[in-house]
Amino acid sequence: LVASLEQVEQTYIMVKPDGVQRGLVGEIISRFERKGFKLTGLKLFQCHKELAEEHYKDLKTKSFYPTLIDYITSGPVVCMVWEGVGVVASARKLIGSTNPLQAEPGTIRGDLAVQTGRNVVHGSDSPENGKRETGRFLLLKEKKGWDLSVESGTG
Ligand code: RTP
Repeated sequence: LVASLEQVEQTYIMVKPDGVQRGLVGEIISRFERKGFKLTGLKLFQCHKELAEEHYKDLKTKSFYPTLIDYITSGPVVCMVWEGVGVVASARKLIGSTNPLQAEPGTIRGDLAVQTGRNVVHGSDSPENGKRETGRFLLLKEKKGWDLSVESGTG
């Protein structure tokens, strides 16, 4: 009853090139499915440099930025939209801390990764970024206030 009063959200989840290359796509999808979230968008995609730079523009001044751009463009990624009550924060919990050595066992990074620079998966940090990143990677356009109702189905 409490949950039904909360907002249904969408988040953008991306299996990074190492996750795809290591054959972890099914494992990652399975964890989100078992949790009870709904998959409303899915695409295999080769991220190009321009898009990678847009996605990580807030990290432009970091020393690891060039390595990060090389990493994310090094092979195909799997772009997904997941929907549900509280999915943005819950997905970040399922994914675990940025540094896989600090991520709790039971999380995707805690169970499946070792290096920060090879941490398998991305998840949006807010509903707004979820919409923005979905537009960027799945709809390949950016538009303020993008309405995802078509992607989400009728419910
Ligand atoms: P993400 O955006 O991928 O979900 O990651 P996040 O919020 O957990 O972490 P963020 O600080 O936004 O960093 C984005 C990605 O940059 C790489 N990174 N490398 N010290 C390093 O070498 C370093 N720090 C961050 C990671 O791939 C991280 O996920």
